[in-house]
Amino acid sequence: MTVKTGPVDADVTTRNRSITKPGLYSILPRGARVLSTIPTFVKTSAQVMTTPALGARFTEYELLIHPGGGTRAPIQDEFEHFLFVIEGEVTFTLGETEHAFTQGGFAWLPPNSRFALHNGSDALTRMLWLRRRYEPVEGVPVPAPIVSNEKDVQAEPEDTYVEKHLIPYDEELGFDMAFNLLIFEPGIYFSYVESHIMEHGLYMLDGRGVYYLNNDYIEVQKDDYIYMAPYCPQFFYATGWETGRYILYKDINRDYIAGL
Ligand code: UGY
Ligand code: MN
Repeated sequence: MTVKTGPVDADVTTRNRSITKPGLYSILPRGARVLSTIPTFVKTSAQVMTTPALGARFTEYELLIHPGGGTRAPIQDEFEHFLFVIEGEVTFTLGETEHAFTQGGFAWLPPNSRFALHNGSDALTRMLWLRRRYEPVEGVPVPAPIVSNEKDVQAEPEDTYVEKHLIPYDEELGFDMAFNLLIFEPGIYFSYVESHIMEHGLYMLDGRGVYYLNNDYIEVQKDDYIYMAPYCPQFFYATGWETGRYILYKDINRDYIAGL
């Protein structure tokens, strides 16, 4: 008889920490995430964390790219893309140019960019991949692609914590998404409870803390994923001994008239 085991880091706590409250938020710990096969990739599994099935206006996956894996063929479509290396190495090809991505490497791509991913290393590579429909603004140019590493982006004070803006959306109105890295020393917390129209996709990169979400207090830790719907009241308090860091998607710089 073959005994089936769960994900390597699953334990009773992990199995019981998933929460989905449609219209408010969802928590997807790493040990609870189920693997999907995406036909545009080979030797790669996707953990599908947010899609319109949750009411979101974007999709966000964690890609697990095994050695020799990556895109089956270059991808070129009508979406804007954001890619971020959580762990490992990958060759990212944009047009004809190859970039060696290591941990923290990232790219923002406007619609119709042609790109490919290939894991030439002998270890697993874990990446975040977010897609959404770009919202053009008449008279405002569509920004050029960004290819960089978070280590090369300056951290600036923001509220009570510090933040890195991986996409310079405050300098260029053409960007309709933010990807910010928020950094909290233990004990640091927001100065107020936020409630806003913007959605969030949040990935805990390091540390731990307590997330307040619509009157629930939830302990979160490295590798947890949180989706926050518009107007979900939110507040974070960093706990533990390590610096806490999370990478956060947010829609910005546009008028909210869809549905009028
Ligand atoms: O910018 C933000 O909306 C951010 N402070 N929200 C969050 O981290 N939940
Ligand atoms: Mn927020």
